[in-house]
Amino acid sequence: MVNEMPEDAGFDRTLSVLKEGYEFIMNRSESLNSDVFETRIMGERAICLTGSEAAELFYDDTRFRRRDAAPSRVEKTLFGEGGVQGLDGERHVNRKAMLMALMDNEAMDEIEMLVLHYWQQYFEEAGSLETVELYEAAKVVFLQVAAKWTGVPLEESETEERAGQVSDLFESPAALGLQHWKGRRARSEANDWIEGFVEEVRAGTLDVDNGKALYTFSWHRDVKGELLDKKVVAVEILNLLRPMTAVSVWVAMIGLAMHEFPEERDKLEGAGEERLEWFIQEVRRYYPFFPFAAARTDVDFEWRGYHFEEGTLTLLDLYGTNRHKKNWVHPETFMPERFEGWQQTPFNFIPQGGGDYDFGHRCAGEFVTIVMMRATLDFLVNSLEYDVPEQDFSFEFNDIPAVPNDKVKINNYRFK
Ligand code: HEM
Ligand code: MYR
Repeated sequence: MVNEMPEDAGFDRTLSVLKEGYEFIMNRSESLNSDVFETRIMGERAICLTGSEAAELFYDDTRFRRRDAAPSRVEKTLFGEGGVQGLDGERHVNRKAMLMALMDNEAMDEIEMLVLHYWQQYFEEAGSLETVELYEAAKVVFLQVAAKWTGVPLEESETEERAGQVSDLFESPAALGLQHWKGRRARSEANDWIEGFVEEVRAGTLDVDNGKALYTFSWHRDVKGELLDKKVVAVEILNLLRPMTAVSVWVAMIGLAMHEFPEERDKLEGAGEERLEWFIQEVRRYYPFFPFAAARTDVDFEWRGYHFEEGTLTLLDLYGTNRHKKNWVHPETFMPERFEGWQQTPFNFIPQGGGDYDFGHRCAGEFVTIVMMRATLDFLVNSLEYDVPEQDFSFEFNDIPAVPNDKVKINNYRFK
Protein backbone atom coordinates (compact mmCIF):
# COMPACT_ATOMS: atom_id res chain seq x y z
CA MET A 1 0.00 0.00 0.00
CA VAL A 2 1.31 3.46 -0.87
CA ASN A 3 0.79 6.20 1.74
CA GLU A 4 0.62 9.92 1.13
CA MET A 5 4.03 11.43 2.07
CA PRO A 6 3.68 14.09 4.82
CA GLU A 7 3.73 17.45 3.10
CA ASP A 8 4.90 20.92 3.99
CA ALA A 9 2.08 22.25 1.86
CA GLY A 10 1.93 25.66 0.28
CA PHE A 11 4.18 27.91 -1.73
CA ASP A 12 7.81 27.43 -2.65
CA ARG A 13 9.94 27.38 0.55
CA THR A 14 13.21 28.81 -0.79
CA LEU A 15 12.72 31.91 1.37
CA SER A 16 12.00 29.78 4.46
CA VAL A 17 15.25 27.89 3.88
CA LEU A 18 17.10 31.21 3.88
CA LYS A 19 15.18 32.46 6.94
CA GLU A 20 15.37 29.31 9.05
CA GLY A 21 18.72 28.04 7.76
CA TYR A 22 19.98 25.04 9.70
CA GLU A 23 16.60 24.56 11.40
CA PHE A 24 14.49 24.35 8.22
CA ILE A 25 14.17 20.54 8.09
CA MET A 26 14.11 20.07 11.89
CA ASN A 27 11.25 22.56 12.32
CA ARG A 28 9.10 20.78 9.76
CA SER A 29 9.96 17.23 10.70
CA GLU A 30 8.95 18.12 14.29
CA SER A 31 5.67 19.75 13.33
CA LEU A 32 4.77 16.98 10.85
CA ASN A 33 6.13 14.36 13.27
CA SER A 34 7.97 12.59 10.44
CA ASP A 35 11.57 11.88 9.36
CA VAL A 36 10.48 12.28 5.76
CA PHE A 37 8.35 14.96 4.14
CA GLU A 38 7.97 16.72 0.85
CA THR A 39 8.08 20.41 0.09
CA ARG A 40 8.97 22.80 -2.75
CA ILE A 41 12.36 24.49 -2.97
CA MET A 42 13.91 26.48 -5.79
CA GLY A 43 10.87 25.91 -7.98
CA GLU A 44 10.76 22.13 -7.74
CA ARG A 45 9.41 19.35 -5.54
CA ALA A 46 11.92 18.24 -2.93
CA ILE A 47 12.03 15.48 -0.33
CA CYS A 48 13.63 16.19 3.04
CA LEU A 49 15.06 13.43 5.24
CA THR A 50 16.39 13.33 8.79
CA GLY A 51 17.65 10.71 11.28
CA SER A 52 19.97 7.72 10.90
CA GLU A 53 17.42 5.45 9.20
CA ALA A 54 16.64 8.00 6.52
CA ALA A 55 20.41 8.68 6.21
CA GLU A 56 20.96 5.00 5.42
CA LEU A 57 18.39 5.30 2.63
CA PHE A 58 19.99 8.52 1.30
CA TYR A 59 23.38 6.79 0.96
CA ASP A 60 21.95 3.82 -0.98
CA ASP A 61 23.52 4.51 -4.37
CA THR A 62 21.16 2.13 -6.18
CA ARG A 63 18.41 4.64 -5.33
CA PHE A 64 20.14 8.03 -5.33
CA ARG A 65 22.59 9.81 -7.62
CA ARG A 66 24.55 13.06 -7.44
CA ARG A 67 24.34 14.14 -11.09
CA ASP A 68 22.52 17.52 -11.26
CA ALA A 69 21.87 17.47 -7.51
CA ALA A 70 23.91 20.45 -6.28
CA PRO A 71 22.17 23.79 -6.79
CA SER A 72 23.97 25.90 -9.37
CA ARG A 73 24.86 28.61 -6.80
CA VAL A 74 26.68 25.95 -4.77
CA GLU A 75 28.53 24.52 -7.76
CA LYS A 76 29.58 27.98 -8.94
CA THR A 77 31.15 28.80 -5.57
CA LEU A 78 31.77 26.00 -3.05
CA PHE A 79 32.17 22.86 -5.16
CA GLY A 80 33.43 24.06 -8.54
CA GLU A 81 32.52 22.30 -11.79
CA GLY A 82 33.48 18.73 -12.63
CA GLY A 83 34.57 17.74 -9.12
CA VAL A 84 34.05 14.52 -7.16
CA GLN A 85 30.87 15.78 -5.48
CA GLY A 86 28.79 15.44 -8.67
CA LEU A 87 30.13 12.09 -9.92
CA ASP A 88 28.41 8.70 -9.78
CA GLY A 89 29.32 5.06 -10.30
CA GLU A 90 32.80 4.05 -11.48
CA ARG A 91 33.83 7.63 -12.30
CA HIS A 92 33.15 8.53 -8.69
CA VAL A 93 35.03 5.50 -7.35
CA ASN A 94 38.05 6.34 -9.53
CA ARG A 95 38.13 10.00 -8.47
CA LYS A 96 37.44 9.27 -4.81
CA ALA A 97 40.33 6.76 -4.76
CA MET A 98 42.63 9.56 -5.94
CA LEU A 99 41.59 11.62 -2.91
CA MET A 100 41.51 8.81 -0.36
CA ALA A 101 45.02 7.68 -1.36
CA LEU A 102 46.29 10.77 0.49
CA MET A 103 44.61 9.96 3.79
CA ASP A 104 47.09 7.68 5.57
CA ASN A 105 48.51 7.82 9.10
CA GLU A 106 51.68 9.48 7.93
CA ALA A 107 49.61 12.30 6.41
CA MET A 108 47.68 12.74 9.67
CA ASP A 109 50.97 13.02 11.62
CA GLU A 110 52.31 15.56 9.13
CA ILE A 111 49.12 17.64 9.30
CA GLU A 112 49.14 17.60 13.12
CA MET A 113 52.75 18.79 13.10
CA LEU A 114 52.02 21.53 10.54
CA VAL A 115 48.99 22.79 12.49
CA LEU A 116 51.04 23.15 15.70
CA HIS A 117 53.92 24.76 13.78
CA TYR A 118 51.82 27.39 11.98
CA TRP A 119 49.78 28.28 15.12
CA GLN A 120 53.03 28.80 17.03
CA GLN A 121 54.42 30.96 14.20
CA TYR A 122 51.18 32.95 13.96
CA PHE A 123 51.27 33.99 17.62
CA GLU A 124 55.03 34.61 17.60
CA GLU A 125 54.59 37.04 14.72
CA ALA A 126 51.43 38.80 15.92
CA GLY A 127 52.28 41.52 18.46
CA SER A 128 51.21 40.50 21.94
CA LEU A 129 49.15 43.69 22.32
CA GLU A 130 47.04 42.82 19.35
CA THR A 131 43.53 41.40 19.64
CA VAL A 132 43.23 38.32 17.44
CA GLU A 133 40.00 36.98 15.93
CA LEU A 134 40.46 33.22 16.18
CA TYR A 135 38.24 32.60 13.15
CA GLU A 136 40.29 34.86 10.87
CA ALA A 137 43.59 33.64 12.33
CA ALA A 138 42.65 30.02 11.74
CA LYS A 139 41.91 30.69 8.05
CA VAL A 140 45.46 31.96 7.53
CA VAL A 141 47.06 29.21 9.61
CA PHE A 142 45.08 26.44 7.91
CA LEU A 143 45.66 27.64 4.35
CA GLN A 144 49.38 27.50 5.10
CA VAL A 145 48.98 23.95 6.46
CA ALA A 146 46.96 22.92 3.41
CA ALA A 147 49.36 24.48 0.89
CA LYS A 148 52.37 22.83 2.48
CA TRP A 149 50.62 19.44 2.70
CA THR A 150 49.36 19.49 -0.91
CA GLY A 151 52.56 20.94 -2.45
CA VAL A 152 50.90 24.16 -3.60
CA PRO A 153 53.42 27.05 -3.61
CA LEU A 154 52.28 29.88 -1.30
CA GLU A 155 54.40 33.01 -0.73
CA GLU A 156 54.17 34.58 2.72
CA SER A 157 53.23 37.89 1.10
CA GLU A 158 50.12 36.41 -0.58
CA THR A 159 48.93 34.21 2.28
CA GLU A 160 46.33 36.56 3.70
CA GLU A 161 44.82 37.47 0.34
CA ARG A 162 44.62 33.85 -0.76
CA ALA A 163 43.09 32.84 2.59
CA GLY A 164 40.39 35.48 2.02
CA GLN A 165 39.77 34.23 -1.51
CA VAL A 166 39.56 30.57 -0.49
CA SER A 167 37.23 31.51 2.40
CA ASP A 168 34.91 33.33 0.00
CA LEU A 169 34.28 29.91 -1.55
CA PHE A 170 32.67 28.54 1.63
CA GLU A 171 31.20 31.83 2.94
CA SER A 172 29.21 32.48 -0.23
CA PRO A 173 27.13 29.44 -1.35
CA ALA A 174 24.13 30.25 0.85
CA ALA A 175 24.67 34.04 0.90
CA LEU A 176 22.72 36.69 -0.95
CA GLY A 177 23.90 39.74 -2.88
CA LEU A 178 27.49 40.90 -2.79
CA GLN A 179 28.73 38.10 -0.53
CA HIS A 180 27.48 35.53 -3.03
CA TRP A 181 29.02 37.28 -6.04
CA LYS A 182 32.34 37.57 -4.22
CA GLY A 183 32.25 33.76 -4.02
CA ARG A 184 31.71 33.35 -7.76
CA ARG A 185 34.61 35.67 -8.54
CA ALA A 186 36.79 33.90 -5.97
CA ARG A 187 35.97 30.55 -7.63
CA SER A 188 37.21 31.69 -11.02
CA GLU A 189 40.33 33.38 -9.58
CA ALA A 190 41.23 30.45 -7.34
CA ASN A 191 40.78 27.99 -10.22
CA ASP A 192 43.11 30.10 -12.43
CA TRP A 193 45.67 30.23 -9.62
CA ILE A 194 45.81 26.44 -9.28
CA GLU A 195 45.52 25.66 -13.01
CA GLY A 196 48.78 27.57 -13.51
CA PHE A 197 50.59 25.15 -11.18
CA VAL A 198 49.06 22.11 -12.90
CA GLU A 199 50.42 23.36 -16.23
CA GLU A 200 53.86 23.85 -14.67
CA VAL A 201 53.87 20.40 -13.08
CA ARG A 202 52.94 18.82 -16.41
CA ALA A 203 55.58 20.89 -18.24
CA GLY A 204 58.18 19.85 -15.67
CA THR A 205 58.92 23.47 -14.72
CA LEU A 206 57.64 23.23 -11.12
CA ASP A 207 59.47 20.89 -8.84
CA VAL A 208 57.03 19.20 -6.48
CA ASP A 209 57.52 16.07 -4.38
CA ASN A 210 55.84 13.12 -6.13
CA GLY A 211 53.82 12.19 -3.03
CA LYS A 212 52.07 15.58 -2.88
CA ALA A 213 48.48 16.02 -4.06
CA LEU A 214 49.50 18.64 -6.62
CA TYR A 215 51.70 16.02 -8.25
CA THR A 216 49.49 12.93 -7.92
CA PHE A 217 46.33 14.75 -9.11
CA SER A 218 48.16 16.31 -12.08
CA TRP A 219 49.18 12.83 -13.23
CA HIS A 220 46.01 10.94 -12.19
CA ARG A 221 44.34 8.80 -14.89
CA ASP A 222 40.54 8.56 -15.14
CA VAL A 223 38.51 5.41 -15.94
CA LYS A 224 39.44 5.77 -19.60
CA GLY A 225 43.15 6.03 -18.78
CA GLU A 226 43.27 9.74 -19.59
CA LEU A 227 44.70 12.66 -17.60
CA LEU A 228 42.12 14.94 -16.02
CA ASP A 229 41.38 18.33 -17.57
CA LYS A 230 43.55 20.89 -15.75
CA LYS A 231 40.37 22.69 -14.67
CA VAL A 232 39.22 19.54 -12.90
CA VAL A 233 42.60 19.05 -11.23
CA ALA A 234 42.29 22.61 -9.92
CA VAL A 235 38.78 21.89 -8.59
CA GLU A 236 40.07 18.80 -6.75
CA ILE A 237 43.11 20.61 -5.30
CA LEU A 238 40.68 23.27 -4.11
CA ASN A 239 38.58 20.43 -2.64
CA LEU A 240 41.53 20.10 -0.23
CA LEU A 241 42.61 23.74 0.26
CA ARG A 242 39.05 25.06 0.72
CA PRO A 243 37.68 22.67 3.36
CA MET A 244 40.97 22.61 5.27
CA THR A 245 40.67 26.42 5.49
CA ALA A 246 37.01 25.95 6.46
CA VAL A 247 38.01 24.01 9.58
CA SER A 248 38.40 27.61 10.90
CA VAL A 249 34.60 27.61 11.34
CA TRP A 250 34.92 24.80 13.84
CA VAL A 251 37.84 26.55 15.55
CA ALA A 252 35.45 29.44 16.16
CA MET A 253 32.93 26.93 17.57
CA ILE A 254 35.64 25.40 19.80
CA GLY A 255 36.15 28.95 21.14
CA LEU A 256 32.41 29.33 21.68
CA ALA A 257 32.14 25.94 23.42
CA MET A 258 34.98 26.82 25.83
CA HIS A 259 33.17 30.08 26.61
CA GLU A 260 29.70 28.52 26.96
CA PHE A 261 30.81 25.47 28.94
CA PRO A 262 33.74 26.51 31.17
CA GLU A 263 33.36 23.37 33.35
CA GLU A 264 33.97 21.22 30.26
CA ARG A 265 36.88 23.42 29.25
CA ASP A 266 38.51 22.99 32.69
CA LYS A 267 38.52 19.22 32.26
CA LEU A 268 40.81 19.61 29.24
CA GLU A 269 43.81 21.02 31.03
CA GLY A 270 46.57 18.42 31.02
CA ALA A 271 44.09 15.85 29.69
CA GLY A 272 45.10 13.15 27.22
CA GLU A 273 44.25 12.89 23.57
CA GLU A 274 41.07 10.96 24.29
CA ARG A 275 39.40 13.78 26.24
CA LEU A 276 40.43 16.37 23.66
CA GLU A 277 38.84 14.18 21.02
CA TRP A 278 35.53 13.81 22.95
CA PHE A 279 35.37 17.59 23.20
CA ILE A 280 35.90 18.20 19.49
CA GLN A 281 33.50 15.39 18.56
CA GLU A 282 30.86 17.08 20.70
CA VAL A 283 31.62 20.41 18.98
CA ARG A 284 31.05 18.66 15.63
CA ARG A 285 27.76 17.22 16.87
CA TYR A 286 26.35 20.17 18.79
CA TYR A 287 27.03 23.17 16.56
CA PRO A 288 25.76 23.55 13.00
CA PHE A 289 28.10 23.71 10.02
CA PHE A 290 27.22 21.94 6.76
CA PRO A 291 23.40 22.04 6.75
CA PHE A 292 22.22 19.43 4.24
CA ALA A 293 23.63 16.97 1.73
CA ALA A 294 21.85 16.90 -1.64
CA ALA A 295 21.09 14.07 -4.09
CA ARG A 296 18.41 13.05 -6.62
CA THR A 297 16.42 9.84 -6.70
CA ASP A 298 17.83 7.71 -9.52
CA VAL A 299 14.87 5.32 -9.86
CA ASP A 300 11.23 5.12 -8.76
CA PHE A 301 10.94 3.20 -5.48
CA GLU A 302 8.96 2.77 -2.28
CA TRP A 303 10.28 3.20 1.25
CA ARG A 304 8.21 2.95 4.44
CA GLY A 305 5.13 2.88 2.25
CA TYR A 306 6.00 6.21 0.61
CA HIS A 307 6.57 6.58 -3.11
CA PHE A 308 9.80 8.27 -4.28
CA GLU A 309 9.69 9.44 -7.89
CA GLU A 310 12.81 9.28 -10.08
CA GLY A 311 14.61 12.62 -10.47
CA THR A 312 13.37 14.22 -7.21
CA LEU A 313 15.75 16.56 -5.37
CA THR A 314 16.38 15.11 -1.89
CA LEU A 315 18.02 16.85 1.07
CA LEU A 316 19.45 15.01 4.07
CA ASP A 317 19.51 17.02 7.29
CA LEU A 318 23.02 16.68 8.75
CA TYR A 319 22.54 19.01 11.71
CA GLY A 320 19.19 17.48 12.66
CA THR A 321 20.46 13.90 12.42
CA ASN A 322 23.19 14.73 14.94
CA ARG A 323 20.49 15.91 17.33
CA HIS A 324 17.88 13.28 16.55
CA LYS A 325 16.08 11.91 19.63
CA LYS A 326 16.23 8.35 18.30
CA ASN A 327 20.04 8.48 18.14
CA TRP A 328 21.12 10.68 21.04
CA VAL A 329 20.42 10.93 24.78
CA HIS A 330 19.73 14.59 25.76
CA PRO A 331 20.74 15.86 22.32
CA GLU A 332 20.33 19.49 23.49
CA THR A 333 23.05 19.09 26.13
CA PHE A 334 26.73 19.72 25.40
CA MET A 335 28.27 16.62 26.92
CA PRO A 336 31.67 15.51 25.52
CA GLU A 337 31.68 12.44 27.77
CA ARG A 338 28.83 10.96 25.71
CA PHE A 339 31.58 9.85 23.33
CA GLU A 340 33.19 7.58 25.95
CA GLY A 341 32.52 4.02 24.74
CA TRP A 342 30.03 5.31 22.20
CA GLN A 343 28.91 3.08 19.30
CA GLN A 344 29.36 4.75 15.97
CA THR A 345 27.50 3.55 12.87
CA PRO A 346 28.00 4.97 9.35
CA PHE A 347 24.72 6.87 9.75
CA ASN A 348 24.22 8.12 13.34
CA PHE A 349 26.82 10.92 13.50
CA ILE A 350 27.11 12.73 10.18
CA PRO A 351 28.41 16.31 10.45
CA GLN A 352 30.48 15.54 7.36
CA GLY A 353 28.05 13.18 5.67
CA GLY A 354 27.49 9.46 6.23
CA GLY A 355 27.97 6.10 4.57
CA ASP A 356 31.23 4.94 3.05
CA TYR A 357 34.39 6.94 2.34
CA ASP A 358 35.58 5.01 -0.74
CA PHE A 359 32.33 4.05 -2.44
CA GLY A 360 30.03 6.83 -1.23
CA HIS A 361 30.21 10.61 -0.88
CA ARG A 362 31.15 10.75 2.80
CA CYS A 363 33.64 13.56 3.42
CA ALA A 364 37.14 12.59 2.29
CA GLY A 365 38.62 14.88 4.92
CA GLU A 366 36.83 13.78 8.09
CA PHE A 367 40.02 12.48 9.72
CA VAL A 368 41.98 15.51 8.54
CA THR A 369 39.32 17.69 10.17
CA ILE A 370 39.49 15.79 13.46
CA VAL A 371 43.30 15.98 13.53
CA MET A 372 43.28 19.72 12.76
CA MET A 373 40.67 20.44 15.44
CA ARG A 374 42.38 18.27 18.06
CA ALA A 375 45.79 19.82 17.45
CA THR A 376 44.28 23.32 17.61
CA LEU A 377 42.44 22.58 20.86
CA ASP A 378 45.65 21.09 22.29
CA PHE A 379 47.52 24.27 21.33
CA LEU A 380 44.87 26.59 22.81
CA VAL A 381 44.67 24.64 26.07
CA ASN A 382 48.25 23.53 26.63
CA SER A 383 50.54 25.96 24.76
CA LEU A 384 48.86 29.36 24.98
CA GLU A 385 47.46 31.54 27.74
CA TYR A 386 45.16 34.38 26.78
CA ASP A 387 42.31 36.59 27.91
CA VAL A 388 38.86 36.61 26.35
CA PRO A 389 37.56 40.19 26.14
CA GLU A 390 33.88 41.12 26.42
CA GLN A 391 32.27 40.36 23.06
CA ASP A 392 29.26 39.04 21.17
CA PHE A 393 29.43 35.25 21.13
CA SER A 394 25.99 34.74 19.59
CA PHE A 395 25.44 33.35 16.12
CA GLU A 396 22.52 33.16 13.73
CA PHE A 397 20.91 29.91 12.58
CA ASN A 398 20.34 31.36 9.14
CA ASP A 399 23.93 32.44 8.68
CA ILE A 400 25.54 29.55 6.76
CA PRO A 401 28.22 28.76 7.80
CA ALA A 402 27.47 30.13 11.28
CA VAL A 403 30.24 31.67 13.37
CA PRO A 404 29.99 33.82 16.53
CA ASN A 405 29.39 37.46 15.57
CA ASP A 406 32.71 38.78 16.91
CA LYS A 407 34.61 35.79 15.49
CA VAL A 408 36.01 34.81 18.94
CA LYS A 409 38.42 37.52 20.00
CA ILE A 410 41.35 36.82 22.32
CA ASN A 411 44.12 39.10 23.63
CA ASN A 412 47.02 39.35 26.10
CA TYR A 413 48.30 36.03 24.93
CA ARG A 414 51.58 34.49 26.03
CA PHE A 415 53.14 31.07 25.56
CA LYS A 416 52.99 28.59 28.46
C1 HEM B 1 32.39 15.99 1.22
C2 HEM B 1 31.56 18.39 5.31
C3 HEM B 1 36.28 19.15 5.83
C4 HEM B 1 37.08 17.05 1.56
C5 HEM B 1 31.78 16.52 2.32
C6 HEM B 1 30.37 16.46 2.57
C7 HEM B 1 30.14 17.13 3.71
C8 HEM B 1 31.40 17.62 4.20
C9 HEM B 1 28.80 17.33 4.39
C10 HEM B 1 29.33 15.85 1.64
C11 HEM B 1 28.75 14.57 2.08
C12 HEM B 1 27.71 14.09 1.09
O1 HEM B 1 27.49 14.74 0.05
O2 HEM B 1 27.10 13.05 1.31
C13 HEM B 1 32.77 18.88 5.75
C14 HEM B 1 32.91 19.76 6.88
C15 HEM B 1 34.24 19.98 7.01
C16 HEM B 1 34.93 19.23 5.97
C17 HEM B 1 31.79 20.31 7.72
C18 HEM B 1 34.89 20.85 8.03
C19 HEM B 1 35.61 21.85 7.66
C20 HEM B 1 36.92 18.55 4.78
C21 HEM B 1 38.34 18.48 4.62
C22 HEM B 1 38.57 17.90 3.40
C23 HEM B 1 37.28 17.62 2.81
C24 HEM B 1 39.35 18.98 5.65
C25 HEM B 1 39.88 17.59 2.74
C26 HEM B 1 41.03 17.48 3.35
C27 HEM B 1 35.88 16.65 1.09
C28 HEM B 1 35.68 16.05 -0.22
C29 HEM B 1 34.33 15.74 -0.33
C30 HEM B 1 33.72 16.16 0.92
C31 HEM B 1 36.75 15.83 -1.27
C32 HEM B 1 33.60 15.10 -1.51
C33 HEM B 1 33.45 13.61 -1.29
C34 HEM B 1 32.65 12.92 -2.36
O3 HEM B 1 31.83 13.55 -3.03
O4 HEM B 1 32.84 11.70 -2.53
N1 HEM B 1 32.39 17.22 3.32
N2 HEM B 1 33.98 18.60 5.23
N3 HEM B 1 36.31 18.01 3.68
N4 HEM B 1 34.68 16.70 1.75
FE1 HEM B 1 34.36 17.54 3.52
C1 MYR C 1 33.82 22.58 2.53
O1 MYR C 1 34.46 23.58 2.17
O2 MYR C 1 33.52 21.64 1.75
C2 MYR C 1 33.51 22.44 3.98
C3 MYR C 1 32.34 23.08 4.53
C4 MYR C 1 31.70 24.25 3.88
C5 MYR C 1 30.27 24.46 4.30
C6 MYR C 1 29.60 25.65 3.71
C7 MYR C 1 28.11 25.65 3.74
C8 MYR C 1 27.46 24.94 2.59
C9 MYR C 1 26.10 25.38 2.22
C10 MYR C 1 25.54 24.70 0.99
C11 MYR C 1 24.84 23.40 1.19
C12 MYR C 1 24.13 22.94 -0.01
C13 MYR C 1 23.86 21.48 -0.12
C14 MYR C 1 24.34 20.86 -1.35
